[in-house]
Amino acid sequence: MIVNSKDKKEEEAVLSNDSSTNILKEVLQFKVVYWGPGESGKTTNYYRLREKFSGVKLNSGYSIETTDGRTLWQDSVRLSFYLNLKDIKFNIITQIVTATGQERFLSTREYVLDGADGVVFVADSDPEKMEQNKRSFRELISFTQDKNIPYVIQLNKRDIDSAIPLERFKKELGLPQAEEYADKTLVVYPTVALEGDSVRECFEDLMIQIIFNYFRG
Ligand SMILES: Nc1nc2c(ncn2[C@@H]2O[C@H](COP(=O)(O)OP(=O)(O)OP(=O)(O)O)[C@@H](O)[C@H]2O)c(=O)[nH]1
Ligand SMILES: [Mg+2]
Repeated sequence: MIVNSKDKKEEEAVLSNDSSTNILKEVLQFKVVYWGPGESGKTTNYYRLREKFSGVKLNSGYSIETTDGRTLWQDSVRLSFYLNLKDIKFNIITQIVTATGQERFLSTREYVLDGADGVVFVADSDPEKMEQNKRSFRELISFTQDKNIPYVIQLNKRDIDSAIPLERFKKELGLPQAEEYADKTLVVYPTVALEGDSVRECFEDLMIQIIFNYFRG
């Protein structure tokens, strides 16, 4: 359904910064929230995305941190992409924010979800963080149920030695054991945000769901 402009590199197949083809018809604006327990890697995801889309960045993005690197309020940046659908070109402007995972900021987190079109849940592979993962996931579901907001689940820090096996993680979160859903999106995206591994794929798969959701109305 998504038609790429020809000669584009595969990694730019869906979201590109190529404005040379077709006539710009519409501007769409979305908001994506990175959600997850404290220090699971949300801000790291955000930094890697900023780097990977540096050519299409609209504003410089801001971030408020405590002195020990925890997110105090939120990180925020706007990215602009183009999507070719049939003969229509859409300019997609996406605001990306990360919610602080700090337990004491529950009300802040709910506010960050306001107006969200999609969520990346960033879980931590450290088995000792499983309870926090579950609590944060439950919190997300309680804030988003009834709202039909698409989300993808990322299991970050796959590089650590003690990383929880994927099957066990899925079981503990009550997710299907299958690798992917019928639409080919993964049930869980294993990532190493520190190295940028799969950070963009995860984001793009969510963006596709957000865009389809939008056109389905
Ligand atoms: N080993 C490893 N460390 C990671 C990875 N991703 C992030 N980290 C580290 O985990 C720590 C926390 O990362 P942040 O991105 O600040 O986590 P956060 O989710 O934004 O944390 P809060 O804002 O406090 O909720 C940092 O020291 C990161 O370098 C990863 O893939 N592997
Ligand atoms: Mg953070």
